[in-house]
Amino acid sequence: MSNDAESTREPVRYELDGAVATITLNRPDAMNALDVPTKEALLAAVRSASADDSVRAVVLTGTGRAFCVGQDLKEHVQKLTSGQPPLSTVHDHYNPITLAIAEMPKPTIAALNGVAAGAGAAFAFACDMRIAADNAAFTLAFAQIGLSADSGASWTLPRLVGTAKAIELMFNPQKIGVREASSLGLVNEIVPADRLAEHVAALAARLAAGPTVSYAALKASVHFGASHTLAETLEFEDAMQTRCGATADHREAVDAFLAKRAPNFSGK
Ligand code: T3D
Repeated sequence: MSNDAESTREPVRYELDGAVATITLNRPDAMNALDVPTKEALLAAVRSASADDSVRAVVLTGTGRAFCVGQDLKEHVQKLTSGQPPLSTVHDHYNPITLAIAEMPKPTIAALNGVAAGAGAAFAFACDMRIAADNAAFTLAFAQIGLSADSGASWTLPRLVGTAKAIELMFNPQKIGVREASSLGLVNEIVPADRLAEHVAALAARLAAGPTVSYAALKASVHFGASHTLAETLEFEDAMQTRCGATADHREAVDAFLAKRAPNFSGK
């Protein structure tokens, strides 16, 4: 593709299919590297999905052979060369994107269509589930370019693989193939590359038809419990249970159970 075509293409696509929003990083010629327009569009897309109550599941994926190779290092070097402060992007972009993904009050799925590096890997770790094509890979690329972790990788990665393994992966930023990633707990499922989109669409549709408030409370409780005492977590669970107990979906589910029929969840 010519530079002209690249410059006219939207760097992030936002598509709705029923109650599923799919956010697609769309710079295939740059392996979906994150330049400023891409980060701004990604933040807007993630915030739209979060705020839209009709969206009940969110898929994050990429076009081409990469999921996302993290910071666009060509842009980064230009900024370093011109004396601009490139590291302000952590505060301006990476942090709010990560929070918006991790705090999404509905299920999030990273559909890993290829390699995920640096902040690209961290965005996948911030999702609730990672479904990987059989040609996907990860690299915690930060040390390779003399940087520290960002986009929540130092929070999410130890929770996925344990502290010692997280440090090992960060100290050795080589590519981890999808089988090793799966054995470490980094991916939930591996599917043939040509079936990834269809498989994730079916999973997302199933989650989008589920009890959305319950899913949001479950993930919030698990994250809360990971960094609080049992007593604090019991209080938090109490609040979440009270919230879920007041939903139409809870009433529908118990009525359906007693009537021996499938529940019809509204997400409310
Ligand atoms: O201030 C701040 O910006 C801080 C924020 C930091 C957040 C971060 O994400 S830091 C981490 C940045 N990412 C990396 O360091 C990853 C660098 N890339 C790689 O290690 C490898 O490319 C991969 C392991 C991801 C893929 O390897 P492979 O062998 O499949 O592909 P390749 O041949 O290395 O790359 C193909 C092309 O993509 C190549 O360009 P070319 O030669 O065809 O013109 C390569 O330069 C380009 N590319 C890959 N990653 C990036 C990139 N271009 C710009 N930015 C990249 N991150």
